[in-house]
Amino acid sequence: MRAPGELGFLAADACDINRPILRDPALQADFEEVGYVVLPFLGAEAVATLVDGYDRLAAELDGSSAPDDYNDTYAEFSIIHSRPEFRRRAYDLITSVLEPVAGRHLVDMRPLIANFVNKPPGTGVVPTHQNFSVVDEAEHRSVSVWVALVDCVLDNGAMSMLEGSHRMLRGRRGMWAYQAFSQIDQGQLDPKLTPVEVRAGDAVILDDALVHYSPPNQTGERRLAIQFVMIPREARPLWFQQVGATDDGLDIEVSEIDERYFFEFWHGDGDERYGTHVDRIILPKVDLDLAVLEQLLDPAAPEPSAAEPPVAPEPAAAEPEPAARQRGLRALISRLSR
Ligand SMILES: O=C(O)CCC(=O)C(=O)O
Repeated sequence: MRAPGELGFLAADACDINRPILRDPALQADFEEVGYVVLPFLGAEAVATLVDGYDRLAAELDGSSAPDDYNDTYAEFSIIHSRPEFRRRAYDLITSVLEPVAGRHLVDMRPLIANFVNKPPGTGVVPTHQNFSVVDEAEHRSVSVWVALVDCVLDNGAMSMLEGSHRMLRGRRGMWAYQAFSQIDQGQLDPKLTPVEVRAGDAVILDDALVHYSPPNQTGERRLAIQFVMIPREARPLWFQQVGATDDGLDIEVSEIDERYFFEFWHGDGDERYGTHVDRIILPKVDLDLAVLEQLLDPAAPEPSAAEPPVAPEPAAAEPEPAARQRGLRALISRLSR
């Protein structure tokens, strides 16, 4: 059995987080248990303000992203792919609409990242991942307030959650982090995930340590949503940037940042004017398989017995070869970290 620390995760008993995130105690209890909650959040008028604002910004700036900046196999995240001017104005627009509403549901949280997530028709997979960690997860929870700007069902790319994973897989994560799940066959993981289909205006508020996935949009209409990352007002906002690799693992620079760090954010490097280096750490390179992931999620479960080896599933005919899948993921990682 692999210990969480060996794999770079924080031991669950080292994370002692009692501070409430949600004002409603019943929602807070659900959030702590499964790692997310769903609630009605915006009315039709606010949704229209955000959709129209997105379209107006894109029209004024000649598109949300510069040509060739966005590989349309994947969802378009405006903090990663868009023009700097688009990011700044998107941050102001999203914050002006969402922050007051968030204040009614969340306890003393402040915005750090405001992101439009667009899935054009026929594209937009978001591989299984945990969000960036932007606080010390031993002491704090950051959340993504993800808001649907259209009705979201699995067909157009709704999210699915690995419930409870936020309790066992807390840690330090940057652009590299979803490599941890890239070797796990999505077909094997899917039955363990809970789909979360929502109406336009609903919010899914998730702990950023929660493992989640969203499939491509298979409809003829774009699927537009917002990811609004908020941190406890008292927490120090952090960014974990991989600056190299050693035999022992990944060489990570830790910076204290503010929201302006993400307005000029390229190759995973933010705007240095708004970041102060506070630490340098080595983290193990993590490549989980399903058995290890299951052990991490449920350490009390018996390990598969050597006498009865698990039966390897037949590879699905339509699955890409591992090498091709690897290339696809490497392409994604390199696109995202450019
Ligand atoms: O919008 C999506 O489908 C995925 C977005 C996501 O992973 C997130 O906001 O954390």
